[in-house]
Amino acid sequence: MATLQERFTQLVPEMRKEIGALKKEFGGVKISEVTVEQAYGGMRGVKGMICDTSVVEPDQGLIIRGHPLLEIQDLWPEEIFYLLLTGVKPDKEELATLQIDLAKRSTVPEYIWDVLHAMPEDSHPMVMLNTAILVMERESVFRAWYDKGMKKEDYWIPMLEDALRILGVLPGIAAGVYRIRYGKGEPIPYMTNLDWGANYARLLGLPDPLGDFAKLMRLYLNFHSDHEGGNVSAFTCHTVGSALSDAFYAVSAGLNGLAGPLHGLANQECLGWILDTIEKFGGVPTDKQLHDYALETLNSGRVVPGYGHAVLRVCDPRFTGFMAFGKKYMPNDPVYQTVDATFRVVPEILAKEFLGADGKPKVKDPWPNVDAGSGALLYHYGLVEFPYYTVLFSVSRAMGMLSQLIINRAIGTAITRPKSVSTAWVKKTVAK
Ligand code: CMX
Repeated sequence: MATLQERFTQLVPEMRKEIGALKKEFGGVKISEVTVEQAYGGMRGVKGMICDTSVVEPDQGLIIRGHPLLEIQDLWPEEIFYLLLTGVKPDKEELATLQIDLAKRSTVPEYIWDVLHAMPEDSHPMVMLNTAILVMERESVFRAWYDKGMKKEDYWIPMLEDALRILGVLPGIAAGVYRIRYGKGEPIPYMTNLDWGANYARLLGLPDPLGDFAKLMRLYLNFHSDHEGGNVSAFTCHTVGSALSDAFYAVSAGLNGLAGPLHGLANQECLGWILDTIEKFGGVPTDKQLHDYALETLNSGRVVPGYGHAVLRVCDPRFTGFMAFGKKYMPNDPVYQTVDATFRVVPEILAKEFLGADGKPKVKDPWPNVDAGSGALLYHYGLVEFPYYTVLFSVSRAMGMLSQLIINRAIGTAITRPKSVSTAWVKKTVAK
């Protein structure tokens, strides 16, 4: 049995040795090239950073520490965090110790409630969440140690402490945002003898007589935890953290990126689109109605939310996992059925009918991503305020961002500073 802190302490010298040897022997080996299109195109496909917590294979989807996601879908989220950080699954005792560690850090400071209550009533839940995390920065152990003077090789120690504090307090803050923003009553206190995922479900205050919503929450928190290092939220968190800004700054910054409609906010947009179709057609639409409505959306210049991906080229396994959950727990729910029907119809349209000026499919990946299905499941259990959905995503994604931050401090990753070039430089260079 090793606590997360002990396990990681053992790993640090091994990681440093391995990376040191790699850099020494192969430091000059080229691993990527960049085209003009990539430089203007969001650096898509450029290999320019390291992330050891997970990889996203275009033809397989998310693989966490060597485990394809659907093979570890039964792990609880805190087990996933342990795995992300250390590369091993915790045993029962290790899991229990981590749960106690999180519970010990779960109390939401009173000043957070004051800040959240003082915010304008129409604030987006993501703004409330990110503000709360930022306001808690005054608690950062990393900053306190840094201000006193600390050796570079110790940076990861207070970073891990800050990570545990953020993860411990996050369900309470996130659920509090829900209750305050939507007038659901006072925040509910964390239950120390309950796991992290079930706690979050309980803190939201929705009825869950059979415990199925808690099951969904564990799955949801597992599925959204990480998606390698180059996505907007992880990369932003990485960049901000690389300046030695502490975890409160870095995670809040990453989550501001998650709040964009092309990234995490797509789950709110997605359910909105599904509910619009149900309303428009007075129930679960036929495939023909869906087909026409999807084309109408595309032709009006909007995206079909929940479809397409920057890296994936197959149906996102996270979508597959959510649909399997829906099939088991709510096969007759019209919202779930509409998501299912959309899955039958939209990929074909994106692949064959939505063409660019060159007559080729515009979209590189016509398949559903994680955001296409999750909202329907949440909606089924009464979580109907869909602008809140990205907050759920955030609670989960904090695990990935934080484990990446800790590892980066442990291996001494340098401050991020890629070279930008001007359009004039590109023109001169291509002319040669
Ligand atoms: N509907 C309409 N158009 C789409 C589309 C969709 N679902 N997916 C891609 N496209 C368009 C792009 O906007 C782009 O158009 P332009 O050439 O006019 O700029 C073109 O197809 C090519 O895009 P791509 O290379 O296939 O995809 P990108 O890597 O540029 O973008 C993503 C990826 C996810 C932003 C994009 O597929 C999209 O906007 N999807 C809808 C929003 C969404 O579901 N986001 C959630 C992603 C998962 C997450 O991060 O949470």
